[in-house]
Amino acid sequence: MAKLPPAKFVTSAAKLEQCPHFGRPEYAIVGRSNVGKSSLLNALALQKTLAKTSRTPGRTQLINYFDFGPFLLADLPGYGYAAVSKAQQEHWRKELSRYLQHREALAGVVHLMDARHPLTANDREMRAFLLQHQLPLIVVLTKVDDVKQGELLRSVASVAEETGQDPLQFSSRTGKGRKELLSLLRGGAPEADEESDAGV
Ligand SMILES: Nc1nc2c(ncn2[C@@H]2O[C@H](COP(=O)(O)OP(=O)(O)OP(=O)(O)O)[C@@H](O)[C@H]2O)c(=O)[nH]1
Ligand SMILES: [Mg+2]
Repeated sequence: MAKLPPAKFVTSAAKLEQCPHFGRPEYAIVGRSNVGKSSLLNALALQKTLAKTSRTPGRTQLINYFDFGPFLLADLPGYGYAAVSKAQQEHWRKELSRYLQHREALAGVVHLMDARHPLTANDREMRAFLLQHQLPLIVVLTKVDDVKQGELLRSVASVAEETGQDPLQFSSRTGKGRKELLSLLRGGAPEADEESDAGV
């Protein structure tokens, strides 16, 4: 496959109505706070500081758009962060569900779960919502560098059993899973036509 152009930050949106029209497929990165969404995005882009990462969960409070050429990635606020006020949690829950239900450009969702403890109650709630709205899902286990092999195998098996699909194993530290995920994301994009100047 042709080399991707360097990924770029485009804009932030506080709600659905502020999301721009790109005319290209978009994938949302979804997962609980601190699961490694922004780090995964940086690993895909091979750029350390493209998306802000943080040891303090709940920092991404906007839909942040990144242009990867043939597709866009939307880095979303994490769910399940108890230290954010109830009112703020409720606000985000509403905005996120509106975005996920009504965003026409949304080609799919990359659902991240922590390889150490996947399928938390919040993960299951999010998954049920995504399935209910018939969004194509790519299930990813994050931080696989940080888990013992036996534990990883148990996590993979439990996710496979519950979802009927093998999760993609990813580490933003080692780059494991990067090529596989990129090719899934690119595979979902339509072929560029002759007049396209998307740069791919
Ligand atoms: N060991 C290991 N740590 C990781 C990996 N990915 C992310 N982390 C660490 O996990 C923490 C959270 O990473 P982020 O990428 O900011 O997580 P996030 O899901 O974007 O968090 P919010 O935006 O707050 O929801 C940081 O301290 C990262 O360094 C990984 O693949 N391996
Ligand atoms: Mg983040």
